[in-house]
Amino acid sequence: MAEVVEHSVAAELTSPADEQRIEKRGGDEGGGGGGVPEEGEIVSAETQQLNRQTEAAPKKHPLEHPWTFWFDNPNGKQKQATWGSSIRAVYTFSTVEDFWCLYNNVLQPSKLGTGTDFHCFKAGIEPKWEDPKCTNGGKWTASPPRGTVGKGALDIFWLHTLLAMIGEQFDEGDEICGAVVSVRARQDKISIWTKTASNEAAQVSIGKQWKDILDFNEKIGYLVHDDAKRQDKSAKNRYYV
Ligand code: MGP
Repeated sequence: MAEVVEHSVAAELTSPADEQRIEKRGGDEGGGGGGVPEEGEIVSAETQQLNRQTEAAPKKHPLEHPWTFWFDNPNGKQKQATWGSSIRAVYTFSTVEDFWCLYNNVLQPSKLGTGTDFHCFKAGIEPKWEDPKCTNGGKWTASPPRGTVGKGALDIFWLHTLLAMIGEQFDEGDEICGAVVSVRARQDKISIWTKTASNEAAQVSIGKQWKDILDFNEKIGYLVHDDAKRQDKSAKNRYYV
């Protein structure tokens, strides 16, 4: 089953323009001829209407996991104790089509105000160190180069990160909790949060694959949440790839 889902998702999650293709193809696939009556069979008007609706309904492509989009626009700097009070869950999606629907209806990171965060996490995991699935974890962070290509790079990095996560492209996908894009005056950044910081091999695998997916050649670091909790801004990355 997982294989079927992964194949279907990988095939569909190629670019935003695919949404229309999916919608169209979904409609074509919907017509299966299942409602064709046998010769001489009497079919009520109600059944005929139902058959027509079923045939016309496009089939959606399920994702391996449902995912929740979160938005945070805190007012100024936050302390650890009060951090997270302004994070809001926006929408949970579990199909390719619903992902594109959401993606096409929210602003791209480049259009968001400074200080804003978008989070996309597996449904049921809150984007906080305190969540039981995150508490022993950490995060890889990449900052798209700004100088040369402007903020467009941030949008591309974010989209490719989302597609790779929800399309289950990581070998260690079970380790992944979600991703965050942070719009900051000094440097925008995207992070992938993972579950088990002590599992170096899994984290290194995710970091390397992520760089390949983004076609990113600069060094990236993995910060353990527990180090960030205890040492705040002076915490150092544990791993690099
Ligand atoms: P940050 O948002 O990860 O860093 O953490 P950023 O974006 O570089 O900082 P900013 O000031 O530009 O927003 C910033 C601070 O928020 C941390 O030092 C913590 O005090 C607090 N904080 C961040 N996170 C992810 C958490 C969290 O999950 N739980 C708690 N309690 N505090 C957090």
